[in-house]
Parts: sequence; C-alpha cells; structure tokens
Amino acid sequence: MTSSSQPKTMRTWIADLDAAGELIRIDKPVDPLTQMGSLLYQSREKALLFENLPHGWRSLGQAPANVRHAALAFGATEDTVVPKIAARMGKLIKPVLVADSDAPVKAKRFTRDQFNLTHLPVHKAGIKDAGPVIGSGLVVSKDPDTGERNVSFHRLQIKGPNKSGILLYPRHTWRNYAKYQARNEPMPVAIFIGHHPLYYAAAATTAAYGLDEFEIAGGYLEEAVRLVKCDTVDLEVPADAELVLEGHIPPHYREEEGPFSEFQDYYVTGTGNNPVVEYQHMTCRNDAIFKNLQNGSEMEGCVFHKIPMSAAIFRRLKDVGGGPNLHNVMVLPGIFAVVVQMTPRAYGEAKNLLMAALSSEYQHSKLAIAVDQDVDIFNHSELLWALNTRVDPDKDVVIIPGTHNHAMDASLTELGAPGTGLWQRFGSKMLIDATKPPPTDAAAHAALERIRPANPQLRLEDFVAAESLPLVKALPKIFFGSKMMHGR
Ligand SMILES: Cc1cc2nc3c(=O)[nH]c(=O)nc-3n(C[C@H](O)[C@H](O)[C@H](O)COP(=O)(O)O)c2cc1C
Ligand SMILES: [Mn+2]
Repeated sequence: MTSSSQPKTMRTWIADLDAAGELIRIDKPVDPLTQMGSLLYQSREKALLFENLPHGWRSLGQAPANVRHAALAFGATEDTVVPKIAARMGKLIKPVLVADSDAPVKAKRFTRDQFNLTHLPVHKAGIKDAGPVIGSGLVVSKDPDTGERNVSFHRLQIKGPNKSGILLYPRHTWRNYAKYQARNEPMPVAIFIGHHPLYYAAAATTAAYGLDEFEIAGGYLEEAVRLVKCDTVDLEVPADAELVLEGHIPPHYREEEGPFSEFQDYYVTGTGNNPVVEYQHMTCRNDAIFKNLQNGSEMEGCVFHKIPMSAAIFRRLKDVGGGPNLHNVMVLPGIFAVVVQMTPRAYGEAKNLLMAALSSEYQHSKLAIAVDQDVDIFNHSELLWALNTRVDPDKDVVIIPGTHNHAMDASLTELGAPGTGLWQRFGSKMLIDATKPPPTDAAAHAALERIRPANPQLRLEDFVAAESLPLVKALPKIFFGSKMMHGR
C-alpha cells in the first residue's frame, strides 16, 4: 500500500494493482473505436493498462474490474469491503485548496482551439453505441443558490472537438442544472478524468443533496482531498487528477444522444434528447494517463455502482429495529437486486430489513433477498440454492405494486423521457426472505443446517497422483460450498 505522506492518485493505484498481480499491460497498438471495447469486455479478472494508443496516449481500464479489486482499493477483502465503507461513509473530511503551482493537473493548459476531444483515446464500448463515450468523467457542479458542490458520474458522448452529450438522471446534477435553466443561464461544469478509484466510489455515492462528495472521498481515502481552482469556471477539481475539462451546459438546448452500453447490459435506456456540454479549456498532467471506463453488467462501471450502493444500504439497515445481526449487503448483477446477509433474531425481522433495502438513497433496488451467513453471497449458485431450499413462496415472497422505480430499468413502464423532469419508471418491487428460522427456535433452525464434511482442512492436492497435480492446481478456488470448508 502507499505511504500516507503521498496522496492517493491513479499512479499509486496502478502501482498497487501491479504489486498485487492484478494489472495486465497491453503494448500492441489498440484502436479505441473498434478494438478496446472487446478487450475490456473479456478482462473481468484483471485491470488493463493500454500503453500504445493513438496520439501517444496510455489508458487504464477495468480498474476495479470486480469486487476483489474494489476491496484492494479500500484495503479490505471481498467479505469486509462493504461494512468497512459503510463505517467510513459517516466520516466526512473537508477538502483543502492548494495553489496551481502545487497541482500536477495544471502542468499543461490548452485553450479551446488547442485541444480536440476526438484526439483523446475515448473508446466505443458496444457495437450499437452511437459513438465513443467518456464513461470516466466525474462532473463537478454547484447549486447556484447556495454554492454547494456536487460530484457525480455522467456519460459524455463525444460529438465534436469541443462538444459532448450528457445524460443527467433526475438527481443532484440535474437539480443544479434545472436551477440554472430557470435563470436561463448556462451551468458551468468541470470534469475530471483519471484518479484513485476511491474518488470514483465517492462520486457514485448518493447522499443528501448539498453534501459535497469530495468530503465523502476524504472519508474513504482517510486523507483530505487536495483541490485546485479551475482556470475558466468558478469550480474546484482534484489537484492530483490526470486531466480536467472545463465547460458549460447551455440551458434548454437538447440533442439526440445514445444509445450507449449501460449498466444493466442493455443499450437503449437514457437515449433521447439530452443536454450537451461545450468545452472551452483543458488541463492535464505531464504524461497524463487517460482513464477509460466501460459500463455493462459486471464491468468496471457496475463495480462503481454496486460497491457504494451496497455500503449505503448496509448503513441504512444496520440500525433497523435497534440493531439487527447484519453481516453483509451486496448488489447483484444488473444492479436492481440486492442480497442482505443476516442472522434473524426473530420471525419476520428479515422482511423489516428488506423493506428498508428497497427504499434507500438509491432508486435502483427492485428485488431484495435475505439469506443467512452460511450462504456465500459472492457465489450466485449458493444464492439460487438458498432461494430453492429456504423459501415458502406463500409466506416468504412479498410484491409491492405501484412503486417508483429506476428510470433505466427497461423491464418497467417508462413515463416521461430523458432530458425532462418527469422521466421515471413506474413498476413494482419484491422481497424474498430466504433466511432460516431464528437460532432461538432451535429445532426449526437445526432442520436447515447445511451439510459439511468431516476434516474440512484436508486438501485434495495432498492425496493425488503426481500426474493429476496440474489438474488439481487448475481447479477454481471458489466452488459450491467452498466457504463451508473455511469453518463457517
Ligand atoms: C459508471 C457509472 C456511470 C454513470 N452514468 C450516469 C449517467 O450517465 N447519468 C447520470 O445521471 N448518472 C450516472 N451515474 C449515476 C450517478 O453518477 C451516481 O448515482 C451518483 O451517485 C449520483 O450522484 P448524486 O447523488 O450527487 O446525484 C453513473 C454511475 C456510475 C457508477
Ligand atoms: Mn450528490
């Protein structure tokens, strides 16, 4: 891990990934428009550093590629990362302002005529995407009434040398933009690309309107974020980022935007008449490394969604009913389902937690499932097994009709349209209690005790013939029931 005197940056993160054996370097030339998406799509286990891109660029992607990488960034393990972030979420640290001379991201400055977005190594993720999209841009804006800052992810479809589209889901950045629009003024924005993943995790954290995500980032990083003033807008950006774009979103103006490979693994959600960003200024580090970010289910974008979302839901659930025996929370592939791992103390307690999981800070959760600690929530076969063997549908499944759902859940009825304030999906939600009876009902609890072999410490490799050893070494470490072997 990096020393505390050195700020955490994308550079320290690349070194951390490398040291952990999680980074693959790609030295052959790669075309961002036709080749990069395919390489990212197939690298679900390792981060990719593209070293040979057009115009001399390098670019990091799939970093984090999975929950294991996210845990590495937070100094945790797959099992502990969500409770750890949930604890850090409450520890806000105010950012500090540094001078331009102390800001690596100010090493190079480009005026409007001196840079061209189409020369950046922005990639096209899916075959039906409307064009290359910056997925790694974190958008800084302010509430024009209070000056309070917001930082969030927004897809930015490249539309020309100085113009991109922007998808503004009706949440905080949209709210700021709506205020500028009511004044008939453009909204100034600053977009930073490339930094330590905990900045990205903070930007994907939905908290109260008005709460500065840079304070959340400080809590995650356990160090104050170093900010620097922008050159052409009254905003601040991280001094240690790789690259910053300064621009504005014109009021009332809309252009066709999308389709785009989205987090649920579908193209069309969000497509329509969306606002644009016009850029007048760019700054970057010497030898800046671009950050690419591919969306799609179980891709990098999905990891940034599900880690802070799981932690926010954990934080919300940990006090339900005065403090349940809550072990873990994890958002499932597709993002609209969440599993809550707990040991119920009473009949019905799991349902109380599941109701809270379905109405958190996040609008995504549509299906919430509760399981016990003996189910490996990272092994989806075990989840299906629990649904199979611990659910009485009549008692354990509840459907809540007529709910407000996430506007990008394509399975539900869409109302309004992207780029308007009405945009939503109107649908329903479901909770499934797949927990065992509580331990206090000893006989009923014991009836659902999972099998486990004697001597779980024995290892297959110690018993096999020499010629079979390569086969044994190639076996996956995770298998159905593997965590039962570790004494659960
Ligand atoms: C990879 C990724 C891509 C995202 N893309 C968009 C987007 O295009 N538009 C949008 O409005 N939100 C997008 N989001 C969601 C928001 O950035 C995220 O929910 C954030 O927490 C919202 O911030 P806010 O609570 O300050 O509004 C994306 C999130 C992630 C993780
Ligand atoms: Mn916010």
